[in-house]
Amino acid sequence: MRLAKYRSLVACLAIAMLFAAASEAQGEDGHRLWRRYDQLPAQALTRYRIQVSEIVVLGKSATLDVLRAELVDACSGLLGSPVPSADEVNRDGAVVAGTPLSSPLIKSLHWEAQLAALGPEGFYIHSVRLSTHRAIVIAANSELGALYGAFHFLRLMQTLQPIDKLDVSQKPRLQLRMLDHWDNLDGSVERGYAGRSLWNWSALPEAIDPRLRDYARANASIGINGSLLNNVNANAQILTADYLRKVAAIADVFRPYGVRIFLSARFSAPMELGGLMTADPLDPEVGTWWKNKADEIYKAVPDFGGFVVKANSEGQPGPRTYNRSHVDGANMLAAALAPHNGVVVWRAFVYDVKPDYDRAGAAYENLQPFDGKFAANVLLQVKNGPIDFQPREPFHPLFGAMPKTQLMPEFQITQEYLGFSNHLIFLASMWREVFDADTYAKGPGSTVAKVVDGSLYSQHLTGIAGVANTGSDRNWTGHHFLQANWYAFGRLAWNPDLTSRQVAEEWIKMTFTHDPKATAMIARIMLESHEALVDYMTPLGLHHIMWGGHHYGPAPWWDTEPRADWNPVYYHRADEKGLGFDRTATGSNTLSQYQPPVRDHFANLTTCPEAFLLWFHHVPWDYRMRSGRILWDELALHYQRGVDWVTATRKEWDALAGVIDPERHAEVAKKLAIQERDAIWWRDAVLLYFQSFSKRPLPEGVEKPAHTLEEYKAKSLAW
Ligand code: GCW
Repeated sequence: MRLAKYRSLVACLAIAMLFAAASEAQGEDGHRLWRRYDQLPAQALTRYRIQVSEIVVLGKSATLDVLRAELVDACSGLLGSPVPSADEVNRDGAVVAGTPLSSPLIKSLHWEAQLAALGPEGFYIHSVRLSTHRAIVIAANSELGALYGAFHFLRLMQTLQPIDKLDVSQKPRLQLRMLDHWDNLDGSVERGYAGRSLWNWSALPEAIDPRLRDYARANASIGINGSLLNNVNANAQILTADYLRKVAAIADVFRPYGVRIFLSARFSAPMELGGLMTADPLDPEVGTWWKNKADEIYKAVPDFGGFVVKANSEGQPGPRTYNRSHVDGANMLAAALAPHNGVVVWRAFVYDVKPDYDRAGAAYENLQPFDGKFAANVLLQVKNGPIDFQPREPFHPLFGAMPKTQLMPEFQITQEYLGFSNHLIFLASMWREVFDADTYAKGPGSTVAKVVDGSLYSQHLTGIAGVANTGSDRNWTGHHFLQANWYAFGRLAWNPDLTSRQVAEEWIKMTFTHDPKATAMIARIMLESHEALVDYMTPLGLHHIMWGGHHYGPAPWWDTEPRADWNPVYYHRADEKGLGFDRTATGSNTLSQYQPPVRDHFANLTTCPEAFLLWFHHVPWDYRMRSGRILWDELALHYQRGVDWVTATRKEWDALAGVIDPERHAEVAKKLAIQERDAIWWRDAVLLYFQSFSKRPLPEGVEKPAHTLEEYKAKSLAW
C-alpha cells in the first residue's frame, strides 16, 4: 500500500514535468494528427476532472505499457493536470483498463457474458463501482482490444461527450483493416504526395526512426491492424534475408500497437532470388520455394500477416505468364502461408487490352469465372470502382458477382487522380457511396457494405485496404485536411455504417477546434468537398480525363499513351454528336456485369442517375437533362459550380483566422489557393476542348477561359 502510494507520487511528479514540457508552445505543424492532448475547454474540465482521477492498468506487457502511457499522457494533457497511474483503485474517478487475464480487478467483475460477444478485438466500457469507488472500466478479451477501447474512451473526451454513465460495446465489422503503402525500396513512393517513404530501409534494422512508433500509434488509435510495407509493383529484394531483418525490426515496433506487417510478393521471386528456371505455380519446386520463404519470414516475424499480390497487371509477372490461372497462383501462395495462418490478398486489378474492349469490364472477365475456387485464406481485393480510383465511379460489378469468394475492397486514400495533396477533399463521402451502393446480389438491400463485412454470404474472412497517403512530411499527409482521410478510412473500416458527418465532426474536434460555429462550418466544407471536386474535374460520369502518367490536371485531349486505355480520349468518346462511353447493350455492354435491377436502372436514360450518365451512355450535346437544360449547358455549369465552391471555401476559411492556429491556418489557405487555381484550369481546359465538339457557346454564368485551348494543351504540371 505504501509502496503503491509512493509510486503514484513519483508518477505524479514525472507526469507534471512531462506535462510542463509538452505545454511549452509546440509548433502547430500537424504532426500530432488527431491525437492532440491539449487542455480541453473549461466547460468540460470541471466534470471530467471529477470523472477521471487516476489510471489503473495492471500487468506488464508491451501493449499494456503502451495502453497505460497513452491513458496517462492523454488524460493529463486533456485535463490540464497530472492524472497518475496507480496499482489499485484509490479514489473516485479511476479509469481501469485491461483484460480479465491482465487485471484481477477486471476479472472480479465477471463480465464473461459481455466479453464473449466481443471477439478478439472488441471492447466493453462500463461505469461501475469498484471497492466503493466510482470507476470507468475498459475491458476486452485481448490487450489490443483494451487499447482500442482506451482510444475510444479518449475520443469521447476529445469530442466532449458525456462519460458519466458509460455502457459501450464495440467490435470491428471487418477483420483485416490495412493500409497499403506503395513504397519502393529506394525511398520513393508511387502515387505518394507527402514526401518520401516512412521506412528508412538503409538505416534499418539498427536505427529505428521514432516516426515508426508514431505511425503505429496513430493507426491503433483508429483501429488499423495491418500495414503493407512495399509497393504492389514489387521488388523481390524485400524477400531477401537482409531485408527481412529490416522488416522484422519494423514489426517489433508495430507489434505492441497490433499492426501486423504484410509484404507484396513479386510472383517471379523464385527465379530472381532462388535461381529457379520458372515461377510456374504448379511446378513443385516453385511451391517448395515459397513454402520455405514463408517459413523463413515467420521465423523473423511470427505474426506476419501475409502476401499481397499484383499479378499479370501492368507488366507485373503472374501465373498467366506460365499459362496458369489466377487461382493456381493465389492458392499456391496460400498453401505456403496456411500453416502459419497467413493470408493472400490477391488483387483483382487486372486488365488486358483486347481489340474493342472496355477496361471497365476487364477485372470481372478475368476474375469472376473463378468464383468459389480460391483457398480459404485468400481474399480477393477489388478496387471500389471498375476503372481506377476516379473522383467518382459506380461500384465495382465484382461486388455483386462473386458470392463464393472472400472479397475485400481497396480504396485509395492517396489522391492520385484527385489533385494529389493539394486539393481539400474528404473521402468519407465517396466511400459511403460505395458502401451504400446496392448490388442486388441477394435482392434489394445487398449493399457493398454487407457483401464485404461478410454478413450477406457469411464470408469467413473479411478485410479492407486503403492505399496510404502518408509520407515523411512533418504533417504526414502533405495537407492538414487530408489527415482526415487516413482517419476516416480507419473509422469506416471499423464500422462501415458511420456517417460521413459523424466522422468529420469527430476529426475536426480532435484535430482543429471545439468551437461549435467553426466546427459546423468546417464540417460543411468537408462534406461538400467531394461533390465539388467531381464538379470541377469529372462531372456527370466523366472519368480518366487527367493528364497522362502523373494524372494531375486536365488533359481530355491526351492520346499519346502506348495503351489506348491509358488515354483520356478512350474514356470520354467526345464527337460531334455527343459525349460519354456507351456501356449499354448498344455499346460495350459491360453494364451486363451488374445484377439485372442495377443494370436496368443504369441502362435506362430516365432512371440512370445523372452522376453516372456519361459513364454508361454516349449522350447527345442537346440531350435534355432533368434541370431542363441541355447536356452541354449542364456540363459547363457543373464546372463553374465546382470553381465557385472553391472560391467560396477560400473566403470561409479566411474567416476562420483566429479560431484556427495561425500556422495550420496559413498552410491550408495556401493549399486552397492552389485548389482554386486548379479548379479554374480544369473548367477552362475541359470546356474549351469539349466545345470543339459541341460547337456551342458557354451558357450564361460560366466564366470565359483566360487562355486558348492550345495554351492549355502546352501547359505542363507547373503552370
Ligand atoms: O492506379 C494505378 C496507378 C498505378 C498503380 C496501379 C495499381 C501501383 O496508376 O501507379 O500501381 O493503379 O493499383 O496497381
